[in-house]
Amino acid sequence: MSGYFITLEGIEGVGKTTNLNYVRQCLEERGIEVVVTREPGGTPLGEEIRELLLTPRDEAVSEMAELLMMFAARAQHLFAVIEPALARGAWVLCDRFTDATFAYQGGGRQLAAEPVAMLERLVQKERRPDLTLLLDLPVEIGLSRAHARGKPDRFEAERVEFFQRVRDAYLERAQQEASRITVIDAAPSLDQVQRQIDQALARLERK
Ligand code: Z5A
Repeated sequence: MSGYFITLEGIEGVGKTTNLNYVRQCLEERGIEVVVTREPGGTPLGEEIRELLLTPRDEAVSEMAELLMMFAARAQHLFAVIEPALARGAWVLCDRFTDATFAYQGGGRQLAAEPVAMLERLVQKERRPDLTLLLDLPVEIGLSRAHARGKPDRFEAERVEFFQRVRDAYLERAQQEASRITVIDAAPSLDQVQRQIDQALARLERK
């Protein structure tokens, strides 16, 4: 039986990595094989593309080049990691996936949704996450949590308005795809955030 594909999304500093580790632990305690991965990245080729995408550079990067690199990394990730893992019955937990492209390249960079949707169909065929946990926070709180870590990458160096558009695009997508995307209020204590995650996982397994 195919495993479940779960993605975590949100602006910087919402706690994706922290809560991904929590979900992994919950599933492993139940004896489920879990593959934890991330985008952009997740394969040697994808990690090289990630480096290209995140490193600050003097050259202006075209929005279309950025979009195509995200999907190039994703194609390799699906081929080498995600599809084989799901096929053998493992659950895949992925730190960001295509909702991030709609939010960052669509919302943040203001690219039209149609090229993103077209690449989604081309690269993923029918593959979509079974559950997406959208960790939501006001932009100022997310950025202050993330900036405590030091030197910003090429995305983190963007202005507050950029992240506001990203957050708005995520929330709009959550409305459009309400049966897949669960919005988690990421502002309260980790304990309270994780209770909401437990409920979303329980609903997935009842489906
Ligand atoms: N990107 C894109 O543009 N298009 C795409 O299609 C894809 C990606 C796939 C890399 O992402 C960049 O790629 C990203 C979008 C772009 N832009 N940026 N920047 P990334 O996921 O690797 O990088 P990130 O978003 O910067 O992740 P992050 O900053 O590491 O955030 P996080 O994983 O969500 O947060 P965290 O490390 O778990 O938590 C941050 C801090 O908050 C940490 O100290 C925690 O202990 C603390 N924390 C967490 N939860 C709480 C609560 N509840 N209370 C208090 N403190 C908390």
